[in-house]
Amino acid sequence: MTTRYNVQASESKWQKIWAEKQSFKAVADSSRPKYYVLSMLPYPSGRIHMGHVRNYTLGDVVARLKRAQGFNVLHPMGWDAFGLPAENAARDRKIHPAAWTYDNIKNMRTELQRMGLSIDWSREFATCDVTYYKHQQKLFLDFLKGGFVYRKEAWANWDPVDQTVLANEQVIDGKGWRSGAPVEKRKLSQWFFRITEYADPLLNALSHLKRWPEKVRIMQENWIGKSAGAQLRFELVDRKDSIEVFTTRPDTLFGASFIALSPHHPLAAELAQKDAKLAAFIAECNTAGTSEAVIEAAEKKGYDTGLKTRHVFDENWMLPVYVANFVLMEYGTGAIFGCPAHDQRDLEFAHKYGLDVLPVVLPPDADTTTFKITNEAYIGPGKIYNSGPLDGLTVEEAKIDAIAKIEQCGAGHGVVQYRLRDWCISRQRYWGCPIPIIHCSTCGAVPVPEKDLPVKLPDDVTFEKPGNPLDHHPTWKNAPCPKCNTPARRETDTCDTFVDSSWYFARYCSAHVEDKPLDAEADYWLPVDQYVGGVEHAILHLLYARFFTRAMKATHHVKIEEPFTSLFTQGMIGHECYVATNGEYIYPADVQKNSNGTATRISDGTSVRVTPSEKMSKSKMNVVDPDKIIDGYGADTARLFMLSDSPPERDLEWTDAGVDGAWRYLNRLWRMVADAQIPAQKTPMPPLGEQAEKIRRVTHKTIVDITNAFERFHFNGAVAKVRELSNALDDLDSAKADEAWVLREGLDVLAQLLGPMLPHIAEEMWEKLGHTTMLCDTPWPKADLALLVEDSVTIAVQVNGKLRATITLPRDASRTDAEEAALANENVQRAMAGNPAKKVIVVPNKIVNVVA
Ligand code: ANZ
Ligand code: ZN
Repeated sequence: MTTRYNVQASESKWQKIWAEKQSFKAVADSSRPKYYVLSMLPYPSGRIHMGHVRNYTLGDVVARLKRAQGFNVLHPMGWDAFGLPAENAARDRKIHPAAWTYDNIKNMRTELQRMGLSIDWSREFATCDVTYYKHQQKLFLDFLKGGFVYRKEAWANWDPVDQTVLANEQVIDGKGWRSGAPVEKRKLSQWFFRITEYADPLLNALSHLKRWPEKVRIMQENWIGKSAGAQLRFELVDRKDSIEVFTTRPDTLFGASFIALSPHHPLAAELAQKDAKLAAFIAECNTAGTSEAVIEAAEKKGYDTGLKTRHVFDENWMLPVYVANFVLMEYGTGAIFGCPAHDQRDLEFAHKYGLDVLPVVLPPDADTTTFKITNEAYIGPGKIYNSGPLDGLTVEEAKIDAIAKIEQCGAGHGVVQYRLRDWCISRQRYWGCPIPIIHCSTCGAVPVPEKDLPVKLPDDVTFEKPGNPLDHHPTWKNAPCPKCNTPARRETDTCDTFVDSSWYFARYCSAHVEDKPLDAEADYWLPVDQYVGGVEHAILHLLYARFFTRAMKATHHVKIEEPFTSLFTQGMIGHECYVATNGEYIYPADVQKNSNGTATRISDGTSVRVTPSEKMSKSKMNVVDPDKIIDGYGADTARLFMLSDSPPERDLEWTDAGVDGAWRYLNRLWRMVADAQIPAQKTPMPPLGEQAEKIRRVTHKTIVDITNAFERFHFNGAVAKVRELSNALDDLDSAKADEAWVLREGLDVLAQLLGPMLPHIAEEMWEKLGHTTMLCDTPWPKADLALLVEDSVTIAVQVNGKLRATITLPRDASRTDAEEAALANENVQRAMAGNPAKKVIVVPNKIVNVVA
């Protein structure tokens, strides 16, 4: 009888050995190829959750694989540690944000270390460490010098009761989260990063990011939102002035029925001085949220100013001028012409205020006499009509024509417009990186001299009063002006936490350098070869990091432009939820599943409704705590379940049965090695019988399959293959010398293939198999390709019906592989005579037909 696998003892033993031997310490070495694997850094909320476990397991598999494959691997970890929750904890629990944050980090570090990650912990930092943010202040100053930073007035959420600026998260349904008072908008001077300068490069480079998910590239493209259009002036009738509008649809100009100004448009402000009703309307608009989403969802409302403009193409055609809540000042020119027939917002607006709806684009199959717009604007393609000189053109042709006409009559010109706005990094909060600026009444905003960095956050702050504690602090603000030395005031805004996470990946490379943010080591490690994280960061974080990298290049901190060569975004983790008879969610621990598929509440025997899997969240009580799983079954079990259950890009449903299955497999692996009757060391191969030969082939084929699966993130496929190998090895009879030899080889390979996924038990197996070296230092196994030949087939390739070549492929090669191999063949290419393949028909394992 063998002893049971003591998972706790084994896992902590190996974690201790890895730490003592510094097995994962990364040292730059230009003679070796590098590989930088990074999982997105966690926010130190207090405990790790299953999402972290999945994210870090995926990154760890890649890191361990690449290490075994001979790369010099960097795999670091840190903490995205600034932000609002720490301030809230400080206020609610009277604990300093730093204490709360570092406590949480300590907890979570222990939890992560229990996962057995191959992290170089010597490079760890938290973004709230002064030793990190002082370098960020230096970057800010360099960006300022380089013209990437500027200051301007911008709208902020203002809580009139608490007298403070609110973050977007603190505005709930248009009200301050504490005071409940309707939030107003206020203009404040704030700091901006000029990301729009890079709108085009950021957009164009997306097409080179071949190893990013398509959906992420599309989201970034939409966010940058490049659109071609026109900027044109409508002359006012009653005064010598005009209104400039931006449109992406100059083709619809003949369908215009009104002009609308943003409530923040200068002309609206001017008119409001003499028009109390307009002033009241603008004030009402200011109570709604500032975000685009809020504006989009709100009811369309307007105010008729009484002004009229002339249509650009017809001076006798008058259009009324409204102020409308859906026009943003920050986009285009802050004014639009409305074409209700072809824009949904304009249509709703026109219906409300009784304005004309004149269609000017006729859908392909429609008829001019019967086509009508009722409740839905038509935004599709078609032919222009009701539009004089543009009649008969397609939408695209009419756009070009209309712009030419606008330019001819001097009313405007064609323009390219981006949706992307400059990035406002000012936050009126304490727990962030102070912006290193001093405001002087004579010299203006003066950068803090580099020798005076870091500008440290004061420790003695209170959170009793609403608002920014840096502002309330009795002395911190006071500093002499660096230029004229008269008393001046420090900037009390801190950086948006997205700034902290825009360059952390670079800092890991130079984590030990004190006198500058980055050094030559960053040039060695960067870019990140494989980035792994949640798709929720697909837009802002990744775009900001891409911008930051370009700005760091321009200011000579790095040599690269794109920070992340390959990106993998993992799916979410869900779990079923349990609903009691009173409709409330209850904890899984209070639920008993019955064999007939129903469920019962243990505490009172009432019935329980089981819902399909939903994203784990506290409110639904369907959260499984990783710590508990690791306590009970060990980290390898959690890792195995994460990897085996579904493809990693998909959502995964956490189930007890799945965990049990993983746990049982671990124990089986243990028994396989503990009970194995095999030669102690690698002895020369004896002549192999049929069975031994067959299974040796499985072993070597598994090496190839798993290597391929890993490279493609097909981890669930890799787990399936590894299980097949274990099954095959079970069929060997170790009483026979040849089969015992193959078993020994197979078990060695099995341990090696498991290494990236289940690092603890794999080390344990490796040791039990008699090796005196560490598995994590052992090179990746090499398949003997000669053994795989059996597994290949020779197939015919025809070009235009004539046999031109035969090629040898692995049995069951994919259609794409077969097609590729056929088209690469010399004889086939000669037969195609330079013509492209019009069609390729693959009959797997038999024939490839090329039509050229
Ligand atoms: C007339 C028109 C006719 C428009 C039509 C659309 C359809 P994208 O594509 O996102 O760039 N627009 C321009 N500036 C705006 C602002 N500051 N606030 C709100 N809306 C604004 O959007 C461009 C279109 O959004 C522009 O084209 C303009 O309406 C509107 F059948 O002009 B359009
Ligand atoms: Zn001064």
